[in-house]
Amino acid sequence: MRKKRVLQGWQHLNLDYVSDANGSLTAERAYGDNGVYTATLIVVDGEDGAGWDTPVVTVSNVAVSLVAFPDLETGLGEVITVTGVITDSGYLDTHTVSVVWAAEDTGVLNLEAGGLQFSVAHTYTQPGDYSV
Ligand SMILES: [Ca+2]
Ligand SMILES: [Ca+2]
Repeated sequence: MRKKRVLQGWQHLNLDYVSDANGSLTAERAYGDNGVYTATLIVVDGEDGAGWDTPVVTVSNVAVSLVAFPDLETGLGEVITVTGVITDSGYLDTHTVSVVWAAEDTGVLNLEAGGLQFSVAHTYTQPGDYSV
């Protein structure tokens, strides 16, 4: 078996790689945001001879999803709080939550990257059934 040493894996962090006895190399990485990245892999043999490749990795966005809410009930003038959970495998994505409490009554909340839960409060001053 030829001795091989990996100097540098994918140009980004969180490298995990496995090299088997045949020299086959598997590198894995999860990207936190969509985009086009150039990975760099350099392999050096026991005599400092080197080989490398720079494959382009195209990462597409995965859409955010919202966990369904139950129906809510409140009294006039009472504070109602809606707590929500979102999922997004793009862990570097930021998100904007818009809560339409009623016609012409919208609240907007900006979530930092990694902020996957939110809580917003509202007080209704007119009776009625509202679709939030
Ligand atoms: Ca993204
Ligand atoms: Ca996303």
